Amino acid sequence: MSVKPIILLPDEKILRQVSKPVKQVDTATRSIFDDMLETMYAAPGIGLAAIQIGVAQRLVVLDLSKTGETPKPMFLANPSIVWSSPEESDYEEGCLSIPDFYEMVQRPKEVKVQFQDRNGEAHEIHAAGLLATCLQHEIDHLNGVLFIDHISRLKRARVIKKFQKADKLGRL
Ligand code: GNR
Ligand code: NI
Repeated sequence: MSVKPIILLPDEKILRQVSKPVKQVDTATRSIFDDMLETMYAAPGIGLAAIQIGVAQRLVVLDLSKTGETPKPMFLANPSIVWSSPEESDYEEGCLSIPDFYEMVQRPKEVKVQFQDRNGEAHEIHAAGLLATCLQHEIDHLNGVLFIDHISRLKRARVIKKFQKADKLGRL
């Protein structure tokens, strides 16, 4: 288990990739899950998609437990949204691939998500609140979508430009 470097903007060549379904959840998959969890905890963050460590497989880890509480890691292979509520909610989002940038994003308030766990067993969860937001944010990553794609074009262009500039100056 090891902490991996997190892929940051402006590296859209990686971050925009559409991740591939995981055919078999096996020991190699569990090893990626473990690296993802360690990387997410080290960041620290509450969710991570495999593409954020450069692995284009449909794998997500989440842990919404508060600091000081018992950790509650979740491991999701091939997660997919099978239902979204018509009602939407606003949440101020951030992303470990876009450090120090936060913006309000409107998304469905509740979702039902099908996935396989780290043993390959199928599950369906009905999520609301922060879990619903986080699941949608991570599933977006698997499709090459970033939360800045849900904000205004002007704000998106500004943040991409800021990260391009920082990268050129060697500050990333
Ligand atoms: O750590 C994270 N916090 C967060 C806060 C609000 C909405 C979404 C997130 S996910 C983010 C980690 C991350 O970038 N996952 O892809
Ligand atoms: Ni993210």
